[in-house]
Amino acid sequence: LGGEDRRQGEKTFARWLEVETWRRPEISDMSSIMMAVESACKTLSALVKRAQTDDLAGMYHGGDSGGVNIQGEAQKKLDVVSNRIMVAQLCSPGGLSCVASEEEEYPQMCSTVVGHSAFTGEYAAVFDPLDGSANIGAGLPCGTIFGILKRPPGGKVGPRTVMQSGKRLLAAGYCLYGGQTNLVLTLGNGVQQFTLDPKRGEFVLTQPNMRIPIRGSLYSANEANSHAWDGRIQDYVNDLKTGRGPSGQQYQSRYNGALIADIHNILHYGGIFLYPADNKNPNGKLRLLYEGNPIGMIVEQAGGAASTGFQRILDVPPLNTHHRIPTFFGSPEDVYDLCAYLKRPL
Ligand code: P6P
Repeated sequence: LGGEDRRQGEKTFARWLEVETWRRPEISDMSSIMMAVESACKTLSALVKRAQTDDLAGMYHGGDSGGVNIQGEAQKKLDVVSNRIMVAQLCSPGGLSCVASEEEEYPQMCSTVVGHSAFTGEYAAVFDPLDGSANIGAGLPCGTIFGILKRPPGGKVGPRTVMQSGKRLLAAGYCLYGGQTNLVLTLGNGVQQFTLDPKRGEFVLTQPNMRIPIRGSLYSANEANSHAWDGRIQDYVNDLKTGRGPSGQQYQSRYNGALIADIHNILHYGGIFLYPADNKNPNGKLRLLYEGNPIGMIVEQAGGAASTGFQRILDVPPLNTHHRIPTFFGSPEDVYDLCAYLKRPL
């Protein structure tokens, strides 16, 4: 790394956050929460690596907890442990009043988690502690997705804080546990990527101000469900394959089966991620609070678009904490093309 790059590579997450809060005093009271998020991601990165190397205490392989989460998905012990780590580490600084997890049926009050009423701050966190955990057994990528909200003016702190639309998010991001561990986040002023330096045990700034290409050449979708998609989405994807789409170029298919890995790919190379409604998921599979909104904020802050096909994801008012939506993320030109197909008569 030379010059600016080398200096960037030396800027730890803590140093970057210090400068950012100096520049923007209005975010300073989120600082301790963001440091707790960073710490939780370091813990979970180590946990995933151990589960993949020595499968600590059978936490993954054959490590079913015997439980089923609110989504009806079998929970690995790793899912349960990851969730407990996120809840405990995020509640510890005191700035949060409640946390809502994809793994839990209801939001939890931090004062209950910690057992003291002092832990009732102005903020709330939403997260998916280990998204794509089914990939772990094969050593493939998975990750953590998070978002931070503040109680609405005059509102009470508590579960209602998490039931705000995504445009109210103050911070969002993901941590991708793959070949590298990459923490990609926004505090509402651009997208930054930090990479975990295993020697120093620190996240260092490696991609300041990430921008998604205005149009890409990748599409990412589970085409096993395509027979059940809206016919206009089938037409859109077929045109991407044959080069008959508006761009005239032929797209390549890439699909990891873990949202964060697919989104990270699309952020770097451009293109579109699609999880449409289908016969198994009539409202789409991905959850608005834990996936749609935090990833939607990241993609928009990087210059991209996040749509249900008919509406901006960040404008969708949550109906409940497990509200699912059809989900399209990516380069603005690609998402707009998809939405134009959906304006065609059925
Ligand atoms: P499918 C993982 O379970 C997840 O929630 C997302 O990370 C991912 O994008 C999607 O589901 C994969 O779903 O139906 O293709 O296995």
